[in-house]
Amino acid sequence: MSNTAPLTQRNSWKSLQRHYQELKGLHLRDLFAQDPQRGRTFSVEAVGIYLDYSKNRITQQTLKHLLELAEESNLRDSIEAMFRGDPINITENRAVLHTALRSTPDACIEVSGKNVVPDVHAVLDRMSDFSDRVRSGAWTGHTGKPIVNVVNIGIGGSDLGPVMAYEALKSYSDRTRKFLFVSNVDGTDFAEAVQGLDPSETLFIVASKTFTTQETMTNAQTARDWLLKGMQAGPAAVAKHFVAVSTNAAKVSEFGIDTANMFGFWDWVGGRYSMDSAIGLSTMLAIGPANFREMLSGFRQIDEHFRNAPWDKNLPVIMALLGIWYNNFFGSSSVAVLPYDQYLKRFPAYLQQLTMESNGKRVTLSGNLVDYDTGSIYWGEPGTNGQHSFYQLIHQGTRLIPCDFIAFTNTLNPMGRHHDLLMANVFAQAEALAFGKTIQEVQSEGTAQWLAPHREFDGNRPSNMLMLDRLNPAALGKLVALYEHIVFTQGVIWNLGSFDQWGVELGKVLAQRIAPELQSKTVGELKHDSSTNALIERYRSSRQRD
Ligand code: G6Q
Repeated sequence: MSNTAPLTQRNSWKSLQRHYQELKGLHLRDLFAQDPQRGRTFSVEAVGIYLDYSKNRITQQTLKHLLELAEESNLRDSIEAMFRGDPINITENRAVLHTALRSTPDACIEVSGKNVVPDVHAVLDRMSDFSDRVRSGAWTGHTGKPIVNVVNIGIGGSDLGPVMAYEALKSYSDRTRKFLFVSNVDGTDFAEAVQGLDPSETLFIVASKTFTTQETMTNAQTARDWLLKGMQAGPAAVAKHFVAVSTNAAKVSEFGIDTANMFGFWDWVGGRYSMDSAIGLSTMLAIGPANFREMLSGFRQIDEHFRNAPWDKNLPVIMALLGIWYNNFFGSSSVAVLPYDQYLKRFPAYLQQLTMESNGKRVTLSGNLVDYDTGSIYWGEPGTNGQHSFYQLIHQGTRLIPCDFIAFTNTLNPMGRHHDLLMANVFAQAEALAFGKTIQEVQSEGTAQWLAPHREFDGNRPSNMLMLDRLNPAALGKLVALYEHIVFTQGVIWNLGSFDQWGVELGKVLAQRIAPELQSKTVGELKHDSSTNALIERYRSSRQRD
């Protein structure tokens, strides 16, 4: 897989460097003037997603070099290695098989000689059965009341996907039930989530792959205490109010949850790639098993497209390559993801983990320091709100920030002219970014000479436009899978281990060391740096621990 030349030595890379010098001065205005069909030339439609990438600073030549880069990086082999279940997560010696989570029952995907697909479908069936029972009221709490509140306790990959999916698919959710998400170890998160809830009608899902995560275990323990105290019940009540989603049966049962109420997944599912595993139990409870399976079908359609479509028609590949073009040649350090759909308000936050935890790495798979930039900073807010805040910098600031706009032809809440206005805004933003407004245009409107530079838009600011029909479960699955495979493709080209996250470890270890230093009645000589020591001492003395 990695028997390619180092990235900056590849022929396509060198061609791109030369090509960048020729192209960097070109304006999108000129590119559009040269090809009246450009909007069509640089657009592609597949599996219900229309991608217009014509407002990017590229020519056919750019695309040719970028596609050569994909070829020279052995992308095809790497994709097959992932789908086949090779242990491509080399630092943890694991397969990376989130794609198996949405496979059809007749597929055969082997890990260490065992077909994992029947297990995937067995868990899905158990989740469906459980969801049906909760949703129908057949599953009751300890005192016989149906469940009306579902609280997912998890963090990182065990939270961001579920909360994003719940928000995204709220329109499909059971409105008779409340869905809440607790992640932060800050007690406020828990306290506010359970405010006003009746414990006898509340179900907690403890979602943790490892079942050892400090935040989740602390919140789960607090939830257990809150439930038993609130119901004035003994530990027997736990069984009807707690279920677990985990790979660690021993820890689940140690916590007091009956493993009959545990939904499993596997070490070949990375946390940030797990929203379509049992980690999505809260999603299924909210939208029902049929809708959940629709979502999986959306994921699967993109998987198949990614695996089979030629590179120049391949949505994730094209978007990944454009990302590399800006990141590595224009020196852009961030990508703004701007969904024009209020339901996708948590999508940028979800993507932050997916992209930045995966490709925020500075050594290659072989452990060598990279001599090029890797993972971009992803951020964003739903339109049109962002327009009234940070878009100023995107339009007129000094940095080049490529944007991904996401829009839907149909709204789930048709009301007067809202949707037309929303769409008018998303099209207008992409147009304004690309073409701007020249100083001559500004002056011709009678603007004073001194004011004109402030009102000029230089344009030439790139964007992608993703258009789908409507935000339904399948569309959400498609969007998530699209970005999963963008991340994968970029990781392959940058030669990174996209599926580990060692960078989160050090802080965790230090926090474990500091916690007792904050809590104990007496503490010996602190052995941190002078800054950390002083902060700890200040906290201790203000909490009267000394
Ligand atoms: C994601 C990471 C990380 C993980 C959380 C929660 O890819 O691995 O965000 O999901 O640390 O871990 P647990 O599910 O084990 O509690």
